[in-house]
Amino acid sequence: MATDRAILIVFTFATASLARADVITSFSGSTLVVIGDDTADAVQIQSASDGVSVVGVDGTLVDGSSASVTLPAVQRLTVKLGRGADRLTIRHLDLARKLDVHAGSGNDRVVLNGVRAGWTHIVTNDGNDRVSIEESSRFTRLAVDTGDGDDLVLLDTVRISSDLDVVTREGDDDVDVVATDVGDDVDVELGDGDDEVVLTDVAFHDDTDLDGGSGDDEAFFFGCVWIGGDMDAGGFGDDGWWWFGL
Ligand SMILES: [Ca+2]
Ligand SMILES: [Ca+2]
Ligand SMILES: [Ca+2]
Ligand SMILES: [Ca+2]
Repeated sequence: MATDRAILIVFTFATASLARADVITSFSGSTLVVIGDDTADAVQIQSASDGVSVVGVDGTLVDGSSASVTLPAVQRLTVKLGRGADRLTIRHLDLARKLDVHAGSGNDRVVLNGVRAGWTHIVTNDGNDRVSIEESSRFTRLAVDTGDGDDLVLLDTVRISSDLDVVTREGDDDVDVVATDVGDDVDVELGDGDDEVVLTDVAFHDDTDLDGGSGDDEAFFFGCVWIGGDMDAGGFGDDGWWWFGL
């Protein structure tokens, strides 16, 4: 009887260890790299008084600890979260240089609130992913690729000084752009599936290309939609445009 209890205790400990999500950080020059594992990582990154802090939530550990890890003088940030349903929130962060976010297969959620960065590249791969960029975020250039799956991309009060590229690929995707200003070209490719793009109070200062791809796609324009260059829209022919004006 005593032997049976001992075996049960060892098994329970092993299960808890495997379920834990681990994220590790490394720092070189002015570049902070945050690497997740193939379980569901949940991470928050934000400005702190003495640098950039990285903390795990909901049981995710950063460098083996539940406490935040803070690194000074970060100019460039790369986050790779691997497989699993990962959740990344970056808030009130100023980066002088690039921001790269990569999430693998799994239903990922990436939130950027009040982030300022140079060239910014967000890739979420397979799975039903959500990418939300809000609260007056500013970028030199922004590219979002959500891979296959039914994805949602939301840009709200974002300013991009150069190009905006959004690619959502196969799946029923929604791209919602609100109160956003883009200084150069805009390219939105919705791919296969029944997709929807909504533009509300936006200013795109040069050429704009909206491609619905195959499937039953729709485009909705609300409020003031200002396009400074050529407007090219394809793939919406069978389905339609809905312009609600001012
Ligand atoms: Ca992961
Ligand atoms: Ca994914
Ligand atoms: Ca996806
Ligand atoms: Ca699609």
